[in-house]
Amino acid sequence: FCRRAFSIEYSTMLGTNQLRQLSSKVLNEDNIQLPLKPGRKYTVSIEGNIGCGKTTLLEYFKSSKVVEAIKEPVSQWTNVQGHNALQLLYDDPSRWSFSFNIYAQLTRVQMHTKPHNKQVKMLERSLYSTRHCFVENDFRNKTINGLEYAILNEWFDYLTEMPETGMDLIVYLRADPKVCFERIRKRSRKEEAGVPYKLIEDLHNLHEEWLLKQKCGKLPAPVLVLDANNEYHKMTEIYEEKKHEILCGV
Ligand code: D5M
Repeated sequence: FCRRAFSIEYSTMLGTNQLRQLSSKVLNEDNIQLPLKPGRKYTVSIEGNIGCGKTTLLEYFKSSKVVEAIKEPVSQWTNVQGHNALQLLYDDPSRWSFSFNIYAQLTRVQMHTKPHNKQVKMLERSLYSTRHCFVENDFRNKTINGLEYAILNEWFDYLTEMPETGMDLIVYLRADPKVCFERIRKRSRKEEAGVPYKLIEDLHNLHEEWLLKQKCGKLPAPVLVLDANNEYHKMTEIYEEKKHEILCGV
């Protein structure tokens, strides 16, 4: 029952209790023990490395009448009242990582709290990945200092106490860093022209620490791991096959 719904790798990573909790929460293939309540809204965060295919997943679900898909606000990051924060970040990370992340945090809260009428809110990343992957990476690589790290973390702790920033499910699009790097190269976003492979490898390891090894403490929601190494057509087949799990059973 569980194995049919989750990747084998996933079912071996988590304990029985966690799986039980997950299966009753997410699965509805057999229409058993559905926790769904009419009118209850769900928040699903799509997480994963740069270039893992998050946008493709959101594009796939955005036409569904039950889904409000909220994309990562890259266009806001490239134009903050005329400033391209993403370009500045890549040009000089030590100078701009703090500014970028404090702004990213604001735009994340805007995503989490955006009003909508659909039953499932699907977010492209969350406050949590900003903290556990990007901010953590900046601190480890010394592009933010101890004070900047402390400020970002205090904001994170404060913001994630708000019920509006809660989540019901995390979908982890898990891809090999080499695959992500190649996709970034192919999509050739101008700001990402100089992205080093090490950044993609480091971010991959941080996602693994956070979502699989659970080194960042209690996870905010159950995690559904999908193998995101496949090409576009295969990925869309997987999304169709797993849509009930991805949409919390809605
Ligand atoms: O692309 C998102 C882009 O933004 C990618 O170049 C990474 C960069 N970036 C830097 N810091 C952050 C934070 N804090 N959050 C998210 N993205 C960040 P994508 O393809 O959506 O991963």
